[in-house]
Amino acid sequence: MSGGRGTISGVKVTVLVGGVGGARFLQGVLAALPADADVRAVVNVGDDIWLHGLRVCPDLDTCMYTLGGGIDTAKGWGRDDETWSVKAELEAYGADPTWFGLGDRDVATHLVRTRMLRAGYPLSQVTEALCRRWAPGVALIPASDDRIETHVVIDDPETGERRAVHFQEWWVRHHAEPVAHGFASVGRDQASACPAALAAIADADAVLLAPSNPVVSIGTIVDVPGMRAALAQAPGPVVGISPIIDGHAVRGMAEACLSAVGVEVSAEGVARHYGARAEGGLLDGWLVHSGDTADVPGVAVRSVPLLMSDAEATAAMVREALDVVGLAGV
Ligand code: FO1
Repeated sequence: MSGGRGTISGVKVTVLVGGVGGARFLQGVLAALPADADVRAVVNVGDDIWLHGLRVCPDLDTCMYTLGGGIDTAKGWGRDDETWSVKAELEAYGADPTWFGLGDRDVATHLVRTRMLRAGYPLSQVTEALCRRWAPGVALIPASDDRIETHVVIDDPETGERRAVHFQEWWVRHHAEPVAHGFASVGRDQASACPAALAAIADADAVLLAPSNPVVSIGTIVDVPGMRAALAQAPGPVVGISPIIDGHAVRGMAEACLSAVGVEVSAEGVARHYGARAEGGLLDGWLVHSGDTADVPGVAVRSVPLLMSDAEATAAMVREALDVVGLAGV
């Protein structure tokens, strides 16, 4: 990578992302960088679930469909122009769970993925194969090739008994209404970070933490064994973008998740939760929304508009994120 404004060619940027917000952020990263930039995304796999014998990977699919032009833009997940015959037939059989919407076109993705997984291909190679169709323009890399699932400890709405349910049951079936008393990352201790994800961090000119859920997306990624060490040793700076604006999450369930783990729901609270890299944490830089502040010793903080209203608005925040750590003019 050569220095100077506008002269860097082949800049390498690695982004840690979750689902809907992460996919939109990646669109901005592509819009902000030159066409010859090498953009890789390390994607959360904690939302993944086995359903009706199929492996469903919501965050990988949301990124793949969004960047590949096949997403349902209104929902932010699943395929556009979708039909629901398979879902209706499953319900007719009383085949549980019926609360998770599997569209007919989406099922084809899960059939191809499940067939390749059963043939022994790691999830990273399966994702590469699926992306040959979608050409997302970003290398989508699962945080781990191993099965790691986020489960949520709640008081069952029917029985009141305290139990752990899969994240999707909490989020989709119960609409994240039951108080989350905690989270468990099932399988994490036996898992390892995907080698391609570690490589993407090790040779990046910059690593960005997308404004995804700090607990069940970014948190789940960095807690994969090996990931924190890779980020600590990364040669490039690590810059995060706050998912909390004026004390609120822009989308999803970040507020409920932060409260569940005792983190203040603010741009500063999340930055302190991530920690300064100089103090053993994650961050060298942190973007907060205009009007917000964050005082985190050892972290360069900048206040800019953070609403991802379109790819250009997101590109502007990506350029600010790179600039705050001295990578202007990429
Ligand atoms: N979210 C819902 O709220 N309801 C659904 O029925 C649903 C189905 C679904 C199917 C495939 C997929 O990739 C995502 C799906 N999602 C659904 C979204 C999913 O729960 C979220 O994208 C993430 O897991 C949270 O970021």
